[in-house]
Amino acid sequence: MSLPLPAWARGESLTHAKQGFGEVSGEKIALSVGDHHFAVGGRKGHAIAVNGSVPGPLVRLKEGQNVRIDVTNNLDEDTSIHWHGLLLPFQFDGVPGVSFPGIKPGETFTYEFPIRQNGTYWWHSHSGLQEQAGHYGPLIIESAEPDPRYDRDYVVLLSEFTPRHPHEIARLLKVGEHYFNNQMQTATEGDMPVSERLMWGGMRMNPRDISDVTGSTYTFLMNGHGPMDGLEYLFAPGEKVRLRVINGSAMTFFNVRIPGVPMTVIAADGMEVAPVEVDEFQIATAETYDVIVAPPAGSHALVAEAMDRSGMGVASLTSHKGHRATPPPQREPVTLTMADMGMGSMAGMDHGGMDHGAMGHGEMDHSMRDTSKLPADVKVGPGLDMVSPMPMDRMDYPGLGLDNVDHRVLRYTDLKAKRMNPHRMPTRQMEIHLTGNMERYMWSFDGKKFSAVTDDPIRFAYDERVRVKLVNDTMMAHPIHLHGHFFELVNGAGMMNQPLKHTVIVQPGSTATFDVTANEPGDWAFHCHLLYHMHAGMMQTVTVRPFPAAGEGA
Ligand SMILES: [Cu+2]
Repeated sequence: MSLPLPAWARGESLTHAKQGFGEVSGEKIALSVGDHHFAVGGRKGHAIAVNGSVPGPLVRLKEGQNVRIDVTNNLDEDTSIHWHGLLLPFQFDGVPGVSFPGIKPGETFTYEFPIRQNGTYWWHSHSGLQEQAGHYGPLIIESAEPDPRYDRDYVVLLSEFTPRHPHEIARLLKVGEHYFNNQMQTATEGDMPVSERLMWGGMRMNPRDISDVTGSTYTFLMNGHGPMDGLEYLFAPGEKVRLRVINGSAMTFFNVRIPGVPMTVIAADGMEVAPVEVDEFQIATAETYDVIVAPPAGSHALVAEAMDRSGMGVASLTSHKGHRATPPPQREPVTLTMADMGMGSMAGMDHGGMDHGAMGHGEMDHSMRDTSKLPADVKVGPGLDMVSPMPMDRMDYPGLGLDNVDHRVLRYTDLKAKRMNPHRMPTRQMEIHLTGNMERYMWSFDGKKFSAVTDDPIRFAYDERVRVKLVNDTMMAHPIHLHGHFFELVNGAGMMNQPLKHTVIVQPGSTATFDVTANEPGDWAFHCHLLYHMHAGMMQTVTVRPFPAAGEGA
């Protein structure tokens, strides 16, 4: 039996999705999800649009209000919307199979919840690979009090468009993880010493293996616009401008900068931090940063360069309408280092300067497959092709390719919560391994692929405070996202000023640790936010029980 083809695949004409978004607000909001056609940067194809645009509309809310959002599914398949970073009853968190059954074709699902926070967030489908096709949009919650720190307020939503169907990308990644990587070094190229090339070759890995999906199929977008579209952010000289930078991409880490214009970071993942001035920052999929800039008169390029340097999103921050800033040239591709292989403390971690005196490549290869030190609950099997022998905390690492630039780059260790957190010591410690097999494109937590039916959830007691150490046994950076909660990065800021986040990058071969108070009862998704990693199984359910009795609460 063959499944009926969706309308867009039957060749029925689809309306063109609008590039960029309108705005919806108030106590009653209606969103409709439909198949469309989309074109940008010389690439065109099928897209899933919400209210007819890619990205979908900006949902603008106010702290303290209630909201009712009707989501109507006009697709031929199930859909959903997850409100990314919002504190809400878990039944409205929007993850099919975890928090609700999903929205069937032709149906309308009503989300209804109070708005308990403010800041910069976003929303997206949590069904299949729909997010890659355009099913996402920004979500801004204004604070209850007016904010005098800036004169203008803009959203900078970063994403990608591909003319390929997301399921085709998933299939190609399974066939060969290097499919989209055009920047692979061959054994004869580059200035890498022979011993080092042998080592990488021996591990069947490649130091240029930064991103799974690249600019070879992606056009990088800012608010739905390609780099040639001339997107403008206008300002008057002397004004302070708040930029709400959201990484709503499926797979891309971006390095964000405005050459010549310093940026003061005031919030991370929607939560306020003590202001810190930088010239560039890396933002992973699912993270948000709010910055304030005071640009001098003129036109400045706002650049979001893909971490693997296979392309960039570009806009002009300008005081002259119609003037386009010249973006800086794309920088040279970067390569992985010893630290990215979990060789943390072992010798010259500087770029290209690996010291092989201590260990031959055969020996190194062996130690990267030594599973004897893994905790007992990590499943050893084909889903795990590497173990980090000496994983180190790299909270002070600015991100791949940014450790060697001659300007100030944000590090997680720069983030300090603006308001003090209540001081509570964790009563339990957990270690979770991020595991994978790059060749087979298998991704998991603790070697166990997610399946909502059979898996044993991660259990937190209601109001329990837990210290969670994530150990990355792979050579890719994973942005790990917990639904329904904010955790505190253990970044040296001191117990009461650890920054609150909903997503943390765990660098390749490294660890990252957070403290979480499990005060939001229910079932919550916990996963890598790289879409094809989550889809391949790097996901778990976090269960917070029991539900507090009426009147009790956080
Ligand atoms: Cu991942």
